[in-house]
Amino acid sequence: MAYFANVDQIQYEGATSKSPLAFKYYNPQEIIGGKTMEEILRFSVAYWHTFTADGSDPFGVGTAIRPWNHLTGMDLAKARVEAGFEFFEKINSPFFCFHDVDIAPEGRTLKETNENLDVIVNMLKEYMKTSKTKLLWNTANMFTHPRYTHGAATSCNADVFAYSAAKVKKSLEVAQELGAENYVFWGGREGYETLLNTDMRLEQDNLARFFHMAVDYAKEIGFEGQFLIEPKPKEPTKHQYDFDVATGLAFLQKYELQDYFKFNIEANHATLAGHTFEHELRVARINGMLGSVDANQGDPLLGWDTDEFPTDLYSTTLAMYEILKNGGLGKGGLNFDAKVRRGSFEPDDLFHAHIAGMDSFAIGLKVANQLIADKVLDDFISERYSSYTYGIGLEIVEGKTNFRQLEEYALNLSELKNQSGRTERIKALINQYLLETLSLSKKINA
Ligand code: XUL
Ligand code: CO
Repeated sequence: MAYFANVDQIQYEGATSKSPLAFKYYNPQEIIGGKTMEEILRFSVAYWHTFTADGSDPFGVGTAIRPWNHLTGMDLAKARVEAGFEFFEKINSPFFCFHDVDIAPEGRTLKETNENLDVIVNMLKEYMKTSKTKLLWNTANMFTHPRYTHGAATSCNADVFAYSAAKVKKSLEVAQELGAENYVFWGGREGYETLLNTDMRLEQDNLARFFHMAVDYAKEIGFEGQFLIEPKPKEPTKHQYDFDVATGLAFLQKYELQDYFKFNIEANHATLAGHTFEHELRVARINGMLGSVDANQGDPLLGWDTDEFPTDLYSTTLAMYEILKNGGLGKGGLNFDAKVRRGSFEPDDLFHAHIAGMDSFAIGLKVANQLIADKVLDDFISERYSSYTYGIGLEIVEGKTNFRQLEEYALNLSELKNQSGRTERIKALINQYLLETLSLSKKINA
């Protein structure tokens, strides 16, 4: 049975196409800097937003019209798998991602939950034998059920810690079974509401103990996927422990976990932390910790995680700049942790949304690649810091000087001369590259 019968396989038709259900810029086989777009971008569909969510929000019930809405329980779970692989194929997605509870309903006991999971995992495995779509990552949802009200690994209740360990153990087995390229830890409720009732030190020590046990178990079963921490500053808790990349990095280093983890960076989480998307990517990149990306965007007028599909070309350009400078994402990918707006309730909207996101990152990739090839930012930056390539600057970076010598040098300076940072000139140049890339795409197609 076809769940999306009125949608054919989405094709690349180029920038002049008028067809809404076609890629205008994402051309999977097009070579950019020696690799295909498909190899670089490694798109992934988020199971929870696309197949599990119903469009409900804190003020209203679900709005989403989905061809599986009449089903419940395991029948619903199975229908979603069927629909999922039809969708992956039609949108041409090389990857997908899920939480355990997205794919199978929880049972009355942990044992029953695991049995439900096994049925669906077997079904996924069957589909994956003939599908090109692979598992980018999976994770355990340890935030929806009331048992996690005080957190999971950071809960004040040791039984909840144990239960959470059992959940991650099972999820790692699922990851191994399905050949997941990564395993994600997003700290759902790993944070606090108020310090008045919180033992922060114990909670963080326990979180580290939990991660060490996960590392040990992955080794034990031979799971070689990359472990990823997904920082977020707040929501659902007031203060999440994995606040941002810098905080997460300090945590990993303190507890000697830095060799086992990288970061999964989500655009909307970055902006919630008061950073730009590219800031978080940069902090991870320069520390060798950029693992994967949850590709979405927030709304600057709203203070919460709106998880919109990414359509801001300026942002996708600067994100792709960091990713290319990182030498790609390795085992990671661009996972659309993004949901259609509540008012976009028709099944076709799922396709429109992914097309918009994939085209936006394809443009970002092209522009970033050209900016790098032409050394646009590199030249500005090396010129800006050139004082460190000779004389006293070189002595500073080579560690060959000290405060006494620097004072002597400074006393002899007659004048300190700075140069303009040229921010506006650079922004204008980026606009020029963006517009040039877009008009070139149109010309190629005309
Ligand atoms: C929540 C969020 C999660 C993680 C996976 O804000 O981003 O969906 O990506 O648990
Ligand atoms: Co996410």
